[in-house]
Amino acid sequence: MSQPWNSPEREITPESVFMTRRRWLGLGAAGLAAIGGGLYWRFRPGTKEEVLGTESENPPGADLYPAARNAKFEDAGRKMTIDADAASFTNFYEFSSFKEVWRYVEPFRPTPWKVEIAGMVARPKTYDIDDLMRAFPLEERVYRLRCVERWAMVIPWTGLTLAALLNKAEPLPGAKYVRFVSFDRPSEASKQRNRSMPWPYTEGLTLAEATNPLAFIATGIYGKPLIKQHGAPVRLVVPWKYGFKSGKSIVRIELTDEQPATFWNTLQPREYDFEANVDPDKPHPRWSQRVEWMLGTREEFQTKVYNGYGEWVAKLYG
Ligand SMILES: Nc1nc2c(c(=O)[nH]1)N[C@H]1C(S)=C(S)[C@@H](COP(=O)(O)O)O[C@H]1N2
Ligand SMILES: [Mo]
Repeated sequence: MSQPWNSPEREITPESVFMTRRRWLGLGAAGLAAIGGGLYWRFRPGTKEEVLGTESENPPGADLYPAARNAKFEDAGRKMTIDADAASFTNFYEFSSFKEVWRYVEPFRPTPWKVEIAGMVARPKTYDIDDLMRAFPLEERVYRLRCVERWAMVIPWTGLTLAALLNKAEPLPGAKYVRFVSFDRPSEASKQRNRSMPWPYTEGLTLAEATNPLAFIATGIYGKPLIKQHGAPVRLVVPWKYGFKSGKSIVRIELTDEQPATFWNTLQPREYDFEANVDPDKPHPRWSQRVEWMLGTREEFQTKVYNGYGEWVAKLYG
């Protein structure tokens, strides 16, 4: 498993530099001692069971998994990432600005859960997560996902196309964008107690991007319901864009006529733009985007434009 001390993020966690820096402000000697005491706990590697959690929580829709794999997205051209390698190295800033989010998600309660489809649609609807999983046929898709920090993974997601969900809601003619809103529960997600951050996490796509057949709503991972640190019980997966576009634990999907503000663009507009398509020729202001490395194996690959999904999406940007 990738561990924090041997990862390229050892010195900085690029996406979160801004957030991490803030935590140190105003920290006294007592705070520093507490950090020292916390270090062993933080860096002790987790067992596979700790990282993946137990199934005792009996999530809704468990009977629907595993779903049949869609043959068009069977082979991502690289080895699938091992489940515990993906689950032990995640970005979920509501819980931590480090990667071992699995240590901090215990208080999070993804059941019961509702997702609202709202805004500029003829048929707004609030789905109970269990109904959502039964209203649309679930399928499995193996996608590559590339974080703007240069790590990448190959994941079997279970879910439905975002297009199916949006079409059912009947977007109105003036709708141009789709806004995704994550949960806001400071009592369950400790980093949300910092109200100077732009919580809840929000993301957005153009309506044309959102209705592209690649844009996916995931309710499962590795043939089972989503686990907390991957965004239980429902998240977005947009494989041709940097990972931060794929919002986790979504409660509201809203159609709008104006480009919505997003979490990262609000914090660091110079570094995280709205479009955020994977592009090796467009460096991040603080690092090159030419090469990526795989979670678990650390194998390196040249990054491809649109994360290699140009045949599906290049036409959106012609
Ligand atoms: N709500 C929410 N969604 C989020 C994030 C987050 O911090 N909060 N991090 C994003 C980032 S930066 C990445 S790279 C992907 C990572 O997905 P994974 O941790 O399941 O691999 O989730 C994205 N979705
Ligand atoms: Mo990311």
